[in-house]
Amino acid sequence: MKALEGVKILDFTHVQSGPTCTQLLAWFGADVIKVERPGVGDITRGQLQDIPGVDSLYFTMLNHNKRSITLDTKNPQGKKVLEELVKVCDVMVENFAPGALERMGFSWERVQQLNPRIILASIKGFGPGPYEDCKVYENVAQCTGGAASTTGFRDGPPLVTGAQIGDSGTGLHLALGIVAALYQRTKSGRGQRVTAAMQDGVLNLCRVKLRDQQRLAHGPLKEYSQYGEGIPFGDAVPRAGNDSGGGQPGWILKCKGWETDPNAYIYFITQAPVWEQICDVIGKPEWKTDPDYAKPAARLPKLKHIFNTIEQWTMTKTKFEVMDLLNKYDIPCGPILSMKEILEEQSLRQTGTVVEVDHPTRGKYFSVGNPIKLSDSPTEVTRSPLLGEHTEEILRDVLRLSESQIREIKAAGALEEAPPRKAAAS
Ligand code: CAO
Repeated sequence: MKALEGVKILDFTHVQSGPTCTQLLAWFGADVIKVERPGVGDITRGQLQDIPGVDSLYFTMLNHNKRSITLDTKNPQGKKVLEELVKVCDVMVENFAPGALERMGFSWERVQQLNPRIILASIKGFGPGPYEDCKVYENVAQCTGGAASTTGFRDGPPLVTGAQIGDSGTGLHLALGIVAALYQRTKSGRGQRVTAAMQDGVLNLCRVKLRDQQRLAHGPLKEYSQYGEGIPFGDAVPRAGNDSGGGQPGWILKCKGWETDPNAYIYFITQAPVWEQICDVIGKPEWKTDPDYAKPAARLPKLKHIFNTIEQWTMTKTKFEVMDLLNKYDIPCGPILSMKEILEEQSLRQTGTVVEVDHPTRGKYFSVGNPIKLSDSPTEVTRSPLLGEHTEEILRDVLRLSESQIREIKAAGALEEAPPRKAAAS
């Protein structure tokens, strides 16, 4: 028995944000039926392909545990099939450009009419407001949600992060909204509309920076290294390099081998409760009693000097040696792990956070498994579906259509790639 067993998800998502959400629901046991355009499918199947003609890792890593049906929903018969799917599913998830679902004939009013119990969940770039009609990709969300303006170094341009906080982050938010709506439905008997805007999702993850924006009105942000360097603050939260976002100062420090290894670094946190241990480990016992160093407030103006001194010590050891030594004293730290090191890390394989999956045309590959572990609902990651692999199975088993009805749908061209649209007359 899986947590979401029996829940049917009509997965009308594409690219990354929506598929992340439905993949999570599939991992919790929902039956996720991915509707794709005949012939093409989710655009990511063919993007960034590493093996010609084989579904890309971009696609496979976001669409595990799902079934795929191809359907031209702009074809009248195809639209009818989609309507039937709406009637039998618990949740419909989509992340088309604003207005696309409505243009297809599936406004919230229509969807509710077809199935009052259904939950219609959508991701858009922006919520209602000046940008509501805009298409949005990951980095646009990072830029408009406050992440880019607060990432990077003070004297450099805004930076986007490698973590897909706009896409996967919003997918995660949406999944929570869906599960909450499913729970409410057990009492209300009704479905509801669930929306998550990528700008909002990113801002939620940048909450501490909005905190700092308001703190600025009451004085400088003393934990930012800029303060110790005597550089005045402007009217907006600055980029803070590798400063810690909390009340315990931290920085990334070089370790042995940094000259040739771009990841020979460690994140070091000078957590106040273990300050004395830090002083002993790095060979500065005098700092324990020196009034210039003994108390956190006294240290704030000289963080750069303190971290430079600690770095003289970390540079004598590898990042793993530093980690081992610091852990003995409960000093919080973390080596900068490359993707190669993460892929090779056996403990992540053992917990199912990194999984090996077999695919009929790709062969074996690694993916990120479910990071959320449920003791009564363990996740087994199964491969992503081939394009339209389950079309007939879904028509038969989910919609209970007869062979002649399926033939009729096929004859109407609803399962085939639509002919290219005629160019509009100029
Ligand atoms: N049969 C027939 N038509 C289909 C179909 C199907 N099975 N599935 C999709 N379509 C149609 C849609 O109806 C739409 O047609 P119209 O434009 O004629 O109404 C069209 O395919 C494409 O939809 P789209 O505009 O969403 O796609 P796009 O590639 O131009 O834009 C994206 C992609 C991501 C920018 C846009 O979907 C978007 O802004 N989504 C919301 C925000 C989001 O999730 N962004 C993150 C994406 S991951 O980085």
